[in-house]
Amino acid sequence: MANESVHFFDLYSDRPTATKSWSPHTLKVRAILNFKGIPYTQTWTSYPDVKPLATSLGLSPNASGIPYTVPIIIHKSVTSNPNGAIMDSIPIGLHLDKVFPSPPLFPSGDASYALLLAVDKIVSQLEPSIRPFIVPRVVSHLDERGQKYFHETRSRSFGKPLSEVRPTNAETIEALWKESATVAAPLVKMLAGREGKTGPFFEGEKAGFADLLLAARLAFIARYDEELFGRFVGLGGGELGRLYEACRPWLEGQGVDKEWEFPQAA
Ligand SMILES: N[C@@H](CCC(=O)N[C@@H](CS)C(=O)NCC(=O)O)C(=O)O
Repeated sequence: MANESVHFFDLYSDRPTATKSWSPHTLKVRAILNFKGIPYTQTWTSYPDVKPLATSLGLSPNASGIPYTVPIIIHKSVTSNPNGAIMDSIPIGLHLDKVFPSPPLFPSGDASYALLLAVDKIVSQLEPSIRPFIVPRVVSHLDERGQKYFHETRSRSFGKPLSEVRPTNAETIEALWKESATVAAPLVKMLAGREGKTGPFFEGEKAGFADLLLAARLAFIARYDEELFGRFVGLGGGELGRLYEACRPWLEGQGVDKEWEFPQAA
């Protein structure tokens, strides 16, 4: 069963191949597939099609947040769903690690799992200070139907038109950056490690899920705001930049494109 390809649903963008994948959530799964060298096919989905796709696969809505989301994968090894589908990046990662154990996503077992949860929590705390810079730049790279959906849903979540979300005032920009730098400080410290630590990853020379999760978020920033990315990379002794570079081949690797027929939203 481990020889069977995984099918992976990502979000469409018009970006060049290496950076076409941009979502901080789908990138986690892409990075895992590439890190483990799992053969996979991929379909680029439009935002309004995510829900019909998920329901056509018989997936239950997420317990919290947006009910139906990508990443979604399909693999014969999944028995919890009649179509072999799973949604949500962390459950997907845990499943893939069971079926394709090498190299492991948790090099130190339970300690690496605890590390993942801690890094996930800190990374999610970056959202309020980075989203206003990045989200308004995503929209023009989506397909036409995706643009309309994204504009409507994200304008609603920000409480103003998306075109007015990106801060232009220097004071607001600096205040948001200060918040980002404060949230990111423990990540930089963890990557720097104790005296004598070698290797760009949290656990030194061995990459794991926590590294891929953080690298996916850095890629989301790098794709849409090079200047902001440069500020993150400049924190501490450049630890975030070294992690990102080390993870880049996994973020950029591609599966084989495959069309997927499912009921499309109007
Ligand atoms: N906790 C989920 C979050 C996934 C998520 O938010 N995905 C977004 C794309 S970045 C999505 O599919 N949104 C669908 C929508 O906005 O309708 C995960 O890690 O997989």
